Amino acid sequence: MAAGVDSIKMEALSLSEGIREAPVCIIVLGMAGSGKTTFTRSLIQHAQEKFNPYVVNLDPACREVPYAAHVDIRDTVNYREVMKQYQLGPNGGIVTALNMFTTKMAQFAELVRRAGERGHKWCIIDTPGQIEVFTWSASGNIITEGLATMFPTIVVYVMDVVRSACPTTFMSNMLYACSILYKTRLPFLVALNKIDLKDCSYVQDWMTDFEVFQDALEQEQSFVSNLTRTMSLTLDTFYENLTTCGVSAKTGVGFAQLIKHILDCVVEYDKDYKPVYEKMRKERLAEQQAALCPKPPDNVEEAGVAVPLGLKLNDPPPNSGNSIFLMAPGLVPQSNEEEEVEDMEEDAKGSAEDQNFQSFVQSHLTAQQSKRDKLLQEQSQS
Ligand SMILES: Nc1nc2c(ncn2[C@@H]2O[C@H](COP(=O)(O)OP(=O)(O)O)[C@@H](O)[C@H]2O)c(=O)[nH]1
Ligand SMILES: [Mg+2]
Repeated sequence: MAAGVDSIKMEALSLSEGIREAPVCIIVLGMAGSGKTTFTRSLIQHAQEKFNPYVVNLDPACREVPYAAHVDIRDTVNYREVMKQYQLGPNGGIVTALNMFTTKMAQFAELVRRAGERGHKWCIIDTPGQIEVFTWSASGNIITEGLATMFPTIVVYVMDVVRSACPTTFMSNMLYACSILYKTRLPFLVALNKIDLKDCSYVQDWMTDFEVFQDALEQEQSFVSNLTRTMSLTLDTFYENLTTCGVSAKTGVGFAQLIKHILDCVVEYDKDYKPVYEKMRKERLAEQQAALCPKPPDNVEEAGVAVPLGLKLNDPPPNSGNSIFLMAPGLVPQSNEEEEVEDMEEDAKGSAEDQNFQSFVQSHLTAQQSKRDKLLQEQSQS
């Protein structure tokens, strides 16, 4: 069943309630073609009985999804129409569609909250094909932070083990994963996908043993491999705390283990990340309240003196008789002698420059004329 977010009433959703227990939001990220959508389908199947997942598709450009989504961005925004109306290409269309969806973030969060109340223990979120649309966009940020300040939230990064077998591609993928980890500040799990095609043990070897990775790099003689060598040293600490799990989104292998890791991540969220997001939630709440009832400025006297209102529009202003008008302090003309002297100096400087320029033009013209005269004289002599 797909739900439209427009019809949602907001009275129940409030930041003041604190981070709820459920549903756990699982944001599925990964490069285009890594298998996010297929992974989402498999995860739903494996988690159905125990966690009754609520499913969200945030990819506006996919033709169809292989699962039944409860919320589908395609029901809210027609990405092809967006392209047509705003004269955008496919990437601009996808970003704009996600931005439009994000304007309904509060309603979306309310839907997720209600899903939790109806017994959905998990909420799985499939993201757009191109990873940067979600990870490096304002809307991706708003959705991730919005969810993490209301529900336990974790990130599952899907990585294609077939494509990552090339050490430089592996390194690019890892840099991406690392940047997302530090950007989102959420528990992070790497699903090494497509193990039905290639064994993923090489990833663990590369991550735990620097020399094995160096050996693999030796095969690649390029400038990029030198860069990759340096980067791999830098990523050492990132690898130390990284949880990986081999899966096949196609066959379902590895998902029992993956679910255990997800549950560990939820514990981690409660222990380490929740306090950070609790703080952020309180800040957001304070911002909301400040926006509702703005505080008068502390420096009231500096800001000017209150003028009693209550006159009708056609009443004459109180000072109109003697032609005195109210002015803001910054607008009152200041008679400052120093400034006047400076102004005079500036004027004098300006006119001297003018004179210089005029005499330069004059001498240039004279020089040109005498050149021309000389040339004519020479011609007439010859
Ligand atoms: N063999 C195999 N193919 C997979 C697996 N997961 C995804 N794929 C294929 O990879 C391609 C991209 O998958 P998709 O889920 O659309 O990727 P997304 O762009 O990240 O959502 C599709 O052709 C899938 O059938 C897997 O575990 N094994
Ligand atoms: Mg997809």
